[in-house]
Amino acid sequence: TIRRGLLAGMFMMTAFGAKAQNPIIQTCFTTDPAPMVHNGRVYLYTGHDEDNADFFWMQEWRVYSSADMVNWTDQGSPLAIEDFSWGDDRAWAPQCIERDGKFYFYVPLHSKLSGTMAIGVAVGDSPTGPFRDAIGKPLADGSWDYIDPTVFIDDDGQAYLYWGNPRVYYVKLNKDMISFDGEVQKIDMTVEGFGKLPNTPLAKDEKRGKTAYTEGPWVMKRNNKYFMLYAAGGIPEHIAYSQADTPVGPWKRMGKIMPLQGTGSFTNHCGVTDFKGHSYFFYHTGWLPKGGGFARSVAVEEFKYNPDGTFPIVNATRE
Ligand code: FUB
Repeated sequence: TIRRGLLAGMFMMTAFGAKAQNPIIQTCFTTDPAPMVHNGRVYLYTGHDEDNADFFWMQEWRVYSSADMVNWTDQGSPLAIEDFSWGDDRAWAPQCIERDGKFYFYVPLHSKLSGTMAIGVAVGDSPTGPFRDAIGKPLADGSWDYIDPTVFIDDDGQAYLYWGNPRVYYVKLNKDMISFDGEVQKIDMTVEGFGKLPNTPLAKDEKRGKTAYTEGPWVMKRNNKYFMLYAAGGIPEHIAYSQADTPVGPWKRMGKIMPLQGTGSFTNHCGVTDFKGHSYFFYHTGWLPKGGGFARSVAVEEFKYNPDGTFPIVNATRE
C-alpha cells in the first residue's frame, strides 16, 4: 500500500492527508494516466472527463506532478482541443516524453479534417508546458482506429509511436519526434500475440478481429525485453500484456495484469513507471462520487516485478 495524498486544488503546491485513498486525484475526473519521470518528479498526464457526460466528450488534457507519490501538485491543463486548429473534441489518452530538452505530448482527438479520430503531437519546453501543436496538422488521420498513442525511445535512440483500437499500428519516429521515418505499419494481431477475445457481443464484429487486445497500448522496455500493456477483453476491459524481443514484435501474450474487479468503469487504461526505486501501475476507475464509465478517476498501485521480470497480478485497491 502506498501512502497517498489528496490533491487539494488547482494552484495548491502541496496536498494533505498522506493516508488518503485511491483515486489519487479527487478534485476533478481524470482518465488514461501516463506517467513520466523527469528531474526527480513524476509527471502524470491525464484526460479529463466532464461532469454529467454521456460519452467521452473531453476537451482538455491535464498534468499533475509529485516528488514523493504522496503529495500531488495540480499543474493545470497545458493542452486542450482548442490548441489544435483541426480538432473539435474527444481529448483522449495522452502520453508525453522528453527528448533533447523538449517535451513531446502525443494525443488522440477527433479531426475536423477527416471526421474520424487522429493522432496529434504538441511540443513544449517543460514537462508542464505550455504546449503548442508541433506541426499544425495531424501526425496520422483518417481512421476511427487512430486513438491512444504510446511513445517509446529505445536504447539505440530510435523512437517508436504505437497506437490503435482494435489493432495496433506503429511507426518509427525521426529524431525530431514530429515526423515519421517510413510508413505506418500494422502489427500482426494474432491470438498467440494478444490473446483470444472472450465470447461477448463484440466478438461477433468481424471488422474487429479476434484478439483480446482492445486499446490503450503502453510500450516499455525492461531487462532487454519489450512489453506492451493494454486494455483487453472488449467491454468491460481488463489490463493484459504481451512481450517481445524487439520493439516491433513478434509479440507473445503473457497474461493479465489487472483483472476485472469492480473498478466502476467499463474501460481501463494503464501507464507504468519506476520512481525512486519503486514500481508503480497507474490505471483508472469510476470511484469518485458521481463517478462511472464516463466519469473516471486515476488510481495507482505500487507493485514488484516477478523474479523472472514478468508482471505480477496487480489488484485495484482503494488504499
Ligand atoms: O478516454 C477515452 C478512451 O477511453 C481512451 O482513449 C481509451 O483508452 C479509454 O480509456
